[in-house]
Amino acid sequence: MITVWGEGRGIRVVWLLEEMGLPYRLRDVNLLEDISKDTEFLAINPCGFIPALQDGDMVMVESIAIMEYLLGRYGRQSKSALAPAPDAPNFGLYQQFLHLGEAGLAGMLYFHVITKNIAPEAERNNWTARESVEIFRNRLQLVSRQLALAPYMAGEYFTAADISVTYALTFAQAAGGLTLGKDERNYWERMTARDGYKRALSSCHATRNWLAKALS
Ligand SMILES: N[C@@H](CCC(=O)N[C@@H](CS)C(=O)NCC(=O)O)C(=O)O
Repeated sequence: MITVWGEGRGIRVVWLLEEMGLPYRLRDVNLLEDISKDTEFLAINPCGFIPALQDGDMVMVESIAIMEYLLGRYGRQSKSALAPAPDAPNFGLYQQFLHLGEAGLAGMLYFHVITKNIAPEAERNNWTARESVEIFRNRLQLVSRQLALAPYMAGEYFTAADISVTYALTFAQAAGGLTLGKDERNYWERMTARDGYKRALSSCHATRNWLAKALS
C-alpha cells in the first residue's frame, strides 16, 4: 500500500493518486506541533518536511519527483493519460509546467509566505520576501500565456502539470494573500471543480479546513 506522509504539497500527490485510481493511505503530519515528537515520521524524512512517499521499501520526498515516480511506475495501469509520452509533441511543455509549478511558482513564493506568517514582526517587510512575490508573478506570465493558447498547461488535455500549477495557485491565494488575474482564476476554478480534486480534498482534512478558512 502506498503511504503519503503529510498534506501541504502532499495534496498534489493525493490528487494524482485519485486521478490514477490507485489505492493509498494518508498519514497526517502536523507541522504546527513539535515535529521532533513524531519519531515515526522522522524515520521517514529526518529533515521533517512534507510530503513524503512510502511505497514498500522505497521512501522519497519532493512532490514533483514523487508525481514523476508514480506516473513512471504505475502510469500504464492507471485509468487516464496524465503524462504525455516522451515522443509526444507536447512532452516538453508538459515537463516545463510540471516543474514550473514548484520550482518557479510555489517554491519561489514559499519565502514570502513564511515571512508573512511566521517571521518576527520587525522582519516581515523585507527585500527577499518582496522579491519572492515578484519572481512568482514573473513566472506566472508563462501560465497566462499558455492559457491564452490552450485550456491546459500541456495543451488540449489535463495532465499532472495542471495538478502542479493548480497547487501553486491555491498556495498563492490561500497562504500568500495574492489575487489572481481573471484567466488564472478561471483556470484554477476549472481545475478544482474536477472530481479527482474533490476526492483528494475530502481525504486531506487539514487542507480542507485551511482552505475553508483562507478562501472564504
Ligand atoms: N519542494 C518541496 C517543498 C516541500 C515543502 O517546503 N514543504 C513544506 C510544507 S508544504 C514544509 O514541510 N515546510 C516545513 C519545512 O520546510 O520544514 C516539495 O515540492 O515537496
